[in-house]
Order: sequence, then C-alpha cells, then structure tokens
Amino acid sequence: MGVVNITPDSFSDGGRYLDPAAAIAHARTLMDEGADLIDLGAESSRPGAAAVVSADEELRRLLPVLRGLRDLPLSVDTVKPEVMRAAITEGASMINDINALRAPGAVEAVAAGDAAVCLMHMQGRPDSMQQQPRYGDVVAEVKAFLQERIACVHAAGIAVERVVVDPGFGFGKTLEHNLELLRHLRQFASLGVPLLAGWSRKSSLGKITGKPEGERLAASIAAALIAAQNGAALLRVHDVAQTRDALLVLEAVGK
Ligand code: HH2
Repeated sequence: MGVVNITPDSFSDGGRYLDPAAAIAHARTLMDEGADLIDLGAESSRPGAAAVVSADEELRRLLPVLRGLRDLPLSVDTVKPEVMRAAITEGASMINDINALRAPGAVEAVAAGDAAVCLMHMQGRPDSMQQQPRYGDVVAEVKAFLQERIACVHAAGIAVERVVVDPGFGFGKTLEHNLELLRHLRQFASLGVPLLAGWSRKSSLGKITGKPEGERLAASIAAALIAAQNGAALLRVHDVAQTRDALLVLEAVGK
C-alpha cells in the first residue's frame, strides 16, 4: 500500500501533494513502482495534530484526486462517516480508519457499500495519544480491541471478508509497545483477517536510529520486512520501489 497524503502537515510528506495534479502523479508513480493499492489521506493524524480539518475541507482535498485515479485500487484514510460515504460513492476500494469505525455513523456508512475496511487500534486521540500511553499487556489489549471491533462491524452487516486489521504502530504507543507488537505480530493471525502494518518513516524508527524523517528509509524497510515475516499481508509505505525490492528478496528466500 503506497501512501499519498493530500495534506499541508503530514509528518513525512506534508505539503508535497496538496496540489491534486501532484497527488495524482505521485500515486501513479507508486503504482508503477509496484504498489497494489494507494492510500489517500486528506487529514493528518500525526502525533500532536489537532483534528481541525472539517469534512468539507477533507472532501475538497480528496475528491479531485479520487476522480483522477478512478482506474486504480484506492484506500481512503479517514475517520469521518461523511467522507467515507463520498469516497465509497466515488468508487474507493477500501476505507482505512485509524479510529476503527468508532465515530457515530461510521459503521453504517461502510456497511451501506461494499468497500473493504481497515480497522486500526489507537489508544487516545491523535492530539494527545503520545503523552502517556499505558498498557498492562499491549499485545493482548490491542488484540482484544480488534476482536471486539471485528465483532461489532460484523454484527452491523460488514462481512469479515471485507475486514483488515492493524495494531496501529505509533498510535498511543511507546517505542517499547511498538516493538512488543512487532515481535508478537503472529499472535494476530488468530483474528482470522489480513493484517496491515505501518512503520514507514515513523518516529519509533527515529528513536532507534537517531535519524530524522527524511533518513529513515533503511529502517523503514527493515521494519516492513520483519512485519511481513511475522505475517503482515499489507504494508503501508511511502517508499514503494525500495520496499518492493526488499520483499522480493524475502519472497525468493521463502518466508
Ligand atoms: N499511519 C498513519 C496514517 N494512517 N493508517 C493505518 N491503517 N496504519 C498506520 O500505521 C497509519 C495509518 C501515519 O502516517 P502518515 O500518513 O505518513 O502521516 P499523517 O498521519 O501525518 O498524514
């Protein structure tokens, strides 16, 4: 899954693809580089980001890009039911919700169409989630949350075949929490749905390497490979070409 953020403030590519033509061109480049799916986000969820983008503004950023990429498999990264509905109407293949469809009306918005959905775990909210993340057993708690969300969306009429889950690396988690989840990712297989992992350029990699966002490519690939080896079926990445090469080597060896 290649990431295209149509935002002024995303932590890694904010401002670069705010112009629809630039976003469309970048998405096409990522597909050429080997992406199977493009994740379009029009609201930043970076730690500390204030949730100030209205649904109207999010749609104003998103719709020209969605319409320019109708021929591609698209995922739309949003927490807002209005945006989910519009994205599904425009033909989006997947809704990627860092809030796991917990907003009022979100489950119904997705249930009404036939798009896939990614349910992600997040402790707290983006504006405060990194202040004091706390868990007894992070793996068990994240897994129980995802299990509950799968049951909830299933009860609302979303077939499990449409569902993907994500432990939400960096969303209300310390470096040690993120590492613990990565180490034990295999335990999520028993949820019975495909697993998505997003480590690309994240601050935990900066903590390990001491490198700023622009210099985390090698670390991002290492984390992506470990996630793939531990059962992740989808990898959310900014650097598609390089990640693809690394995955081809892993595949050649046999996982
Ligand atoms: N991470 C980000 C955004 N959306 N969705 C899923 N399912 N999993 C993730 O790990 C994930 C996500 C954060 O990264 P980015 O899009 O680069 O930045 P921003 O949120 O600032 O736009």
